[in-house]
Amino acid sequence: MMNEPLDSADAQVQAAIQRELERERADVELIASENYVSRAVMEAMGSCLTNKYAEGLPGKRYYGGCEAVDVAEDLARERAKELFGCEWVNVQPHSGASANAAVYLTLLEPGDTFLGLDLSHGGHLTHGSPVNFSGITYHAIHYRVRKDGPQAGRIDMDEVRAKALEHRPKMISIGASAYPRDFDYEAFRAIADEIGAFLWMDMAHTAGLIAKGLLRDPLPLCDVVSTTTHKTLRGPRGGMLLLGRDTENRLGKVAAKSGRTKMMSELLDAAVFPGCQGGPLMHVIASKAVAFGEALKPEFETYGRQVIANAKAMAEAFCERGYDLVSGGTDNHLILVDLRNKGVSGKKAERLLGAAGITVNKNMVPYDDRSPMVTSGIRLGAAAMTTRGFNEDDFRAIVDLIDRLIAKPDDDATTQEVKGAVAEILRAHPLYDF
Ligand code: DSN
Repeated sequence: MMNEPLDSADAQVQAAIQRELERERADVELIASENYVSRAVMEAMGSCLTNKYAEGLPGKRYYGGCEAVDVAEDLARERAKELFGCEWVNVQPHSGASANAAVYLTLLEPGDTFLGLDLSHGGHLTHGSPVNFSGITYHAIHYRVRKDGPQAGRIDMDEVRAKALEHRPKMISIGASAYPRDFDYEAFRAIADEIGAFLWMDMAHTAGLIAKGLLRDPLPLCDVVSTTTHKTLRGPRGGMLLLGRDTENRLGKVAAKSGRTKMMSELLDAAVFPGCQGGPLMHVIASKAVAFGEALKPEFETYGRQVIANAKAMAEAFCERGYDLVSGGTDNHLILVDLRNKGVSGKKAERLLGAAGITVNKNMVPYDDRSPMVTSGIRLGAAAMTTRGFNEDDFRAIVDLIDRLIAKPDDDATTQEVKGAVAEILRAHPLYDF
């Protein structure tokens, strides 16, 4: 049993994996939070490091036999620090949500007030949604994007300041899951300083672009930064915490829940383990090291630039066809299409595009009148298909196909035609040759 390959040991699971591989090959993947990892990243994930318990940190473990996994974790830590130009990281969070849980555990007490972006305006569940631990355990206040005017769809910094002054949150969070614009970290920092709040950035969506200097850098101004390691960073599914570049200088030692004072990095380490997690996933950490090594290469900057160019091309093509984009365009890898003027819900569009081999997700748009299960929008990202070699012309062609589907939502012949066109475009962009 120990040496039997998966295809003979468990044909059912192997069939599911094969089916997913075929889906990934056959579909245009536009889910903004997804990407395709390299074979090397996948190999590290599927390695014997999954066998190893390694609670603690490299050199300070609660288990014996950690010499090899220490090497892997140190590589991940050193590469991440080089990538983001910071002095401290923790690569152990199992996910972005786990990383965020450690931020809350470090900076807040249950019941404390914090201010974050509303989920229906582009925020994330862990930024205080009432159904998530962040909204259940802590007192979440939300800011939104502007409804009208030249800044429509962009974060309303006047509201951020007004709510900060009114509610005196202990922490302000920046970051989003469906926000196509960059953030004004200086303005957030000034507001946080005015009320003495911690400033936390969740850069899960844009980490790969930030790493290569293609978007503004939150590290100089935020106290703590969290991220996922997949999405635009193109690593394995996982999370990571980083310390702002000036945090230890600025804050010095802060009061820990134990009553003692500690550096923020010590508090965050303790919040990840033993605060939120047990044993780190060493195979995932090794895989993160591989991905960070890839991201350090100059080619990754070329990739990031192309991601943004592709997202902008997609935005322009939608605008030319009379679609309403939240904020009118994009600075990053994603766009949010408001379908209300096209008479199709997000749910219907997701299904319609899916039937033709174009994968997107329905998404609330700001001031949406439909429920989260229906929505009025779709979110589209460029990270995955850019990995697959798509350029601006490919994205324009895909927008044209999407427009054909939305224009004739109940026409099977159109769906079949578009499906054929998708297959034709993808023939020039094969995925994995193993
Ligand atoms: N669910 C992820 C996304 O799609 O943006 C965020 O965790």
